[in-house]
Amino acid sequence: MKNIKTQVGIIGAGPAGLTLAIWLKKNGIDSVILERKSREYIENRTRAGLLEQNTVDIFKSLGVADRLIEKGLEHHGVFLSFNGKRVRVPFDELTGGRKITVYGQQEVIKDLVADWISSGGKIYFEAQAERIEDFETNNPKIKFIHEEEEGMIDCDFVIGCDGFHGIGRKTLPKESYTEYSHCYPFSWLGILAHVAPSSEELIYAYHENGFALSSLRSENISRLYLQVDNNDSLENWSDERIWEELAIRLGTEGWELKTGPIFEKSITPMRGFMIDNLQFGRLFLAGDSAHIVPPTGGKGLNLAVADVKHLVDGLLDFYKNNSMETLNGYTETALKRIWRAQDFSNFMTALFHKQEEHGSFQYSMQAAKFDYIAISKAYATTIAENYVGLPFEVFE
Ligand code: RFL
Ligand code: PHB
Repeated sequence: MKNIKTQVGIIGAGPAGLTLAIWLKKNGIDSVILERKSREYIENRTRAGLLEQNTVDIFKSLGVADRLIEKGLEHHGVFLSFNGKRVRVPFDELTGGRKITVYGQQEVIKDLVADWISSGGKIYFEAQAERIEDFETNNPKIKFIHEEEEGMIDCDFVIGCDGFHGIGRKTLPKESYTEYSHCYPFSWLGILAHVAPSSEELIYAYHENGFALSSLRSENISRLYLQVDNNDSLENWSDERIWEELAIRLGTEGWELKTGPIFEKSITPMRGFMIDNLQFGRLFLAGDSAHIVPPTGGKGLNLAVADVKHLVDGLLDFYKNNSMETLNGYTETALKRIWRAQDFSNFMTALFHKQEEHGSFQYSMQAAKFDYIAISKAYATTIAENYVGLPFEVFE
């Protein structure tokens, strides 16, 4: 039996777990990461692409942003489209120069894993955390299986950064939290294609046929999404049909969608989910283990990193001042941003997805909101400041 002693035991090597481990190490706090998948798997999992300014600033301050600075694409605005009418929301003007950066989550993971390993950080891949024990004491433990052998991490704190399906949230006593869940009646079909992006900035589009999003990963890779029904399947979507539908939904006068070979296709359901307590004793949750937002606002990864910032504040207070005060305030501090992100993600989802018939009352409300963006600087600012991410100070 492997018996490992450390200060902070971390479950999950997603953006939350890796960022936490690196940040703690920079402050002299020791941690160990357990990750149930292989390194290759997590470094190639296609997911998010949009990094808020806060997230980029954190990665820069941790010294893990060299490739991000070189390859990330900075965007100073976003296009919003409704039935072919497009408006641009300029971030520079509306948010005092804040911006977003497009950089694939799998690239973030590669950068973080490389930094953690090269600095001597301990990570066990293909190591499944099975149980968290004694978290109501000062000496919690994680029982895990690695290479068919049982192991135990003996630590001061356990942090569940183990995503929606992990054991962190399931270990919290049921009576310690309220669960909120909202299922949307549609999914996203996402593709990656070898073709130059047709627009330099992202386009979120409402169309009678459904939502579409044009994003990108580099100068020659495009990332695009289509709203599909929850019971739809990839077999119904030939490459030709995908490109045809994208061209219809994203189209506007004088603009043409470039097409190319599709090399990845997947369908993801959309949901909002969260619990209102992120701590029990010495067990804490961060990232998707505690909350899921629909991807329309591009917030999931950014929320995970924001949770980590607050946890690091708390753990530093504990190790420097022997105080649990900041850690005990973690839930309250983190929840403010999480609810804000749920609201914004829900707003963007409701505004741009086809819900009821074109021409219905619901549709007319969406159209009225969209028209307002073009005429009201205040309304456009609301969208811009949420989209680029509100600074940490506003929630403190
Ligand atoms: P992750 O990335 O899910 O990592 C959790 C890790 O924990 C491991 N694990 C375990 N390890 C050991 N033992 C166990 N028992 C374990 N159980 C689980 C898992 O293998 C995994 O490696 O969670 P984290 O760190 O909280 O990060 C969250 C983000 O990954 C997620 O919010 C984003 O990907 C969401 N998201 C987006 N976020 C954005 O900020 N901007 C976007 O543009 C954006 N687009 C998206 C998205 C998510 C999408 N999908 C596929 C869900 C687009 C899509 C399509
Ligand atoms: C992406 O590029 O994958 C992406 C961008 C913006 C979103 C969601 C996903 O809102």
